[in-house]
Amino acid sequence: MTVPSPDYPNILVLTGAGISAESGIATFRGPGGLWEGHRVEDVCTPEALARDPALVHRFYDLRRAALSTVEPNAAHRALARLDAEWPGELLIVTQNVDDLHERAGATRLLHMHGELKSALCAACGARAEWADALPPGSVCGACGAPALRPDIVFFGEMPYDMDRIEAALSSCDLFVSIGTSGAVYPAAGFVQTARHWGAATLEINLEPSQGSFLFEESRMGPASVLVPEWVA
Ligand code: BJW
Repeated sequence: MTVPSPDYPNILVLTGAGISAESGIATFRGPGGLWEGHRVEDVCTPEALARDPALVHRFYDLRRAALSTVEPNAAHRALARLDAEWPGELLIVTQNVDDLHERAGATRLLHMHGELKSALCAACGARAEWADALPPGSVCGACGAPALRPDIVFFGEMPYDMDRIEAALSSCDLFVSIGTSGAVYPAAGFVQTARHWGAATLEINLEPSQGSFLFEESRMGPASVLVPEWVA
């Protein structure tokens, strides 16, 4: 059984939109996953930002504003408890751009697809906290270029912290994937990398994901129930 145990001192947890669904944040590919009729694959690209910056900024402005209306759920809190109490190695890699893991108290955390509350200078790559008053294309503080954009990893861009993630995948004893459809790479391939290096693998998801067959064990159901059960 792939429970947190001394048999698995080094744990890597990957989370996706499903862990925040019960907090009221819509997933990307389920019902309600379209935004004003757009597929995420059409809106979240550098080309879409260049073509229609107002559309892309409105998408992220609305989602950023919505953060103040949602709270971490029992799944975020269970992972934060694991983070606080686990004596071994632990890394939580989230694909989510919300801040619910950290608001629940998690600290051993990487946001591989960026953060809604962060701004990125498209000219020099500097990152800073997003100030709500900033209009699209505002001057970037570090280099002065008129190029501020949401600090979000768009399709075709390199996710953050891949070196650290690859290192963690190669050394973990247990890889746990929670609430992700397995539709987006490189995260969808992490289970194969972890298995290659000998890790046990567990998936927790509402329904079978695209990569379910790759996991040693799959538990199907709501994250708010199954994650606290797993951490218990
Ligand atoms: C619950 C639940 C509950 C619901 N409890 N569960 C062709 C083949 C292969 C790859 C490619 C290809 N063409 C292009 C690519 C690469 C591309 C890609 O993967 N495209 C696919 C569409 C095919 N990837 C990229 O471009 C990435 N960069 C890249 O590859 O760089 C090159 C590289 C090379 C080598 C190494 C490393 C890099 C960048 C991807 C950027 C993704 N960005 C987004 C948007 C930004 C964030 C935002 O705006 O919010 O990130 S897309 C969107 O999808 C978002 C998510 O993080 C990501 C994953 O979605 P997620 O989290 O899985 O959500 P859903 O909705 O898909 O699934 C939710 C699941 O939860 C479902 O299964 C539900 O059942 C479940 N669920 N309620 C438990 N209560």
